[in-house]
Amino acid sequence: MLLVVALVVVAVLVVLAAAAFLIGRSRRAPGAPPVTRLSEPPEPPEPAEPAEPAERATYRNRLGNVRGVFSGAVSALRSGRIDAATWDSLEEALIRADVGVATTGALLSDMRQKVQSKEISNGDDLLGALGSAIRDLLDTSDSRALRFDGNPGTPDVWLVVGVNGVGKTTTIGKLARQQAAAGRSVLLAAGDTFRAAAADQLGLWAERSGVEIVRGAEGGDPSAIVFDAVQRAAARGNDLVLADTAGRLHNKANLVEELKKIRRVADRDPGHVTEVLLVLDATTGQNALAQAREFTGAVTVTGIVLTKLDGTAKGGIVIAIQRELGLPVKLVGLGEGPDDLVAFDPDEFVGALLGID
Ligand SMILES: Nc1nc2c(ncn2[C@@H]2O[C@H](COP(=O)(O)OP(=O)(O)OP(=O)(O)O)[C@@H](O)[C@H]2O)c(=O)[nH]1
Ligand SMILES: [Mg+2]
Repeated sequence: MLLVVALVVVAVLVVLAAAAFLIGRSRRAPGAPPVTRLSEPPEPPEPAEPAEPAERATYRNRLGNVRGVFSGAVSALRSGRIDAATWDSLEEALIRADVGVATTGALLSDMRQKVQSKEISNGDDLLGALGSAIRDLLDTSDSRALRFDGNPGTPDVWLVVGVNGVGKTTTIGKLARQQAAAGRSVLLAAGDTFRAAAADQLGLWAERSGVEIVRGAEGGDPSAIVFDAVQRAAARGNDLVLADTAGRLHNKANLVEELKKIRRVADRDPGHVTEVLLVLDATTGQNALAQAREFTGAVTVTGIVLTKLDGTAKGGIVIAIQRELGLPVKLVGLGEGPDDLVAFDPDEFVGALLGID
């Protein structure tokens, strides 16, 4: 009997010990870091990375995506090779970059002819000739400068138009900062009354740039806001009114009519519309062209702002836009920051695209 009791006690003790062992293990999940005890000294903090100075936007440092599309063809040419594979990879790169099928065909047949006639005999020269040909396509007799008459008492008005989300408000914010820095007295008109947040977004840019803004109620008449802004600018001696507009869908006839009305009202004395800038998003490639055709049918556009060139492999759309619309690309967006809007420079663009000077 005693033996049985002793065996039961031993068995109970064994079960308890096993249970305690298992509970101890389950408190720490596999792979979990060891529990830090209070007595252990705290981990020293990671040394902070030194803050990177903000990098100035240049074509070279912001066009990495589209340059990547050309890198295979460019390195084949740099190695001196001109064979069937080189032509194929050049064609593929131009098409992928959204230069357009017809323009790609014309560019390459011109290059092939130069190679056949021995005018070009090595890859480096072919790269240089391609660069010059693209530069020629980007040539325009129209000025890329933003027109500013600056007549006292008659403020210049720059209207900014385009479909949703292309970067109109951001472009106005960047422009406001640049124009103010150039010594012009700028007034913003929050002509996008479609969304309440639109005027707030423009208000933030106004604050950042130290310029004033005229805004109205959500759903209000955008023409009235632009009219009000022009009157105030004339009365207060502002030189330039930058007018935002709602991202209108180009197939909505009433919105196009509204845009025409804004244009008319902005041009009424003392206002003077000197730029109607159509903002296009480079990431949309050939779609941007379709949008542009609709807008140019509705209002006289004076220049294109091509945004988001930093975030796309379709940067070749610049070439198609300029050729097919016959409108100068005046500004390009190379990022979201306040200084990331630059004058379009074909030499810099082609140089960055093909990695040539
Ligand atoms: N990477 C990059 N982003 C940009 C550029 N320009 C604008 N954006 C971004 O694009 C988004 C849309 O910009 P918005 O200025 O609000 O566009 P919008 O045309 O006013 O849009 P709606 O008012 O909705 O019609 C924002 O996140 C911007 O920061 C650019 O050049 N590069
Ligand atoms: Mg907007």
